[in-house]
Amino acid sequence: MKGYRRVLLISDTHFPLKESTGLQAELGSFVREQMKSCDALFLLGDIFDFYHEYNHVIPKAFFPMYVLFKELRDKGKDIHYWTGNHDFWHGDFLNSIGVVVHRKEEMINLGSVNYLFAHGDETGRFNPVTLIIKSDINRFLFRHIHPDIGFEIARMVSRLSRISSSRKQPRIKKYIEFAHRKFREGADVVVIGHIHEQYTFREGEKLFVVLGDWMIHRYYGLIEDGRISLRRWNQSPE
Ligand SMILES: [Mn+2]
Repeated sequence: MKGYRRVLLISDTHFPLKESTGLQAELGSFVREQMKSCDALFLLGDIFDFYHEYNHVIPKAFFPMYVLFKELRDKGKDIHYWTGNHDFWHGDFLNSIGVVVHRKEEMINLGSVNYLFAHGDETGRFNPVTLIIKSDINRFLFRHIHPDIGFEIARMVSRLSRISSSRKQPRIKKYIEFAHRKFREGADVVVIGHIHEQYTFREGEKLFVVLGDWMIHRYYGLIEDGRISLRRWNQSPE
């Protein structure tokens, strides 16, 4: 793993399967500007509200993001993509355009600080719903539905799951417990997305950071020489 000096962090854009071209273009121009001074882009999950890839077919709705990724790679920028609970059905397409896909949490050393990155939906507790949705059987079944029908079902399910999770108060306690476990395993800083709010908890030298989302709040993060800062994008008035 290269020692990145400046990393841009984004999560939870939740680009929908329909009418998200404008939203992707907005993120695209922000990322292109920021990446002039960054050497890596870390995407912490739920970039796509639903994603499923077939052996020969990829979702066309996210074309602007594929172009962005390719462009950044051509400029020598690294892209790390953590799958979330909405966009875990990635095949090898992103890999094939040079994106490093992480299906699990990953410890990365930046500026001699041990960072642990994860989307945040798997905090170690048994979750039967996740287990069923992410199962190989489910994936196998989904592959055999016509994409136009399958994606329509997925769109509805995804919307329902977002409505139900937005009603729930995030139980931050279990995420802090998760961070504690990771501190014990050697992480100095634990960074997750998923919760759609920004939080930071400091415990002595250790730091737990919830990045917050891009979809609603336009939150993002920067790591410069090993130090993380949370920010919010202010769109300048036209
Ligand atoms: Mn999530």
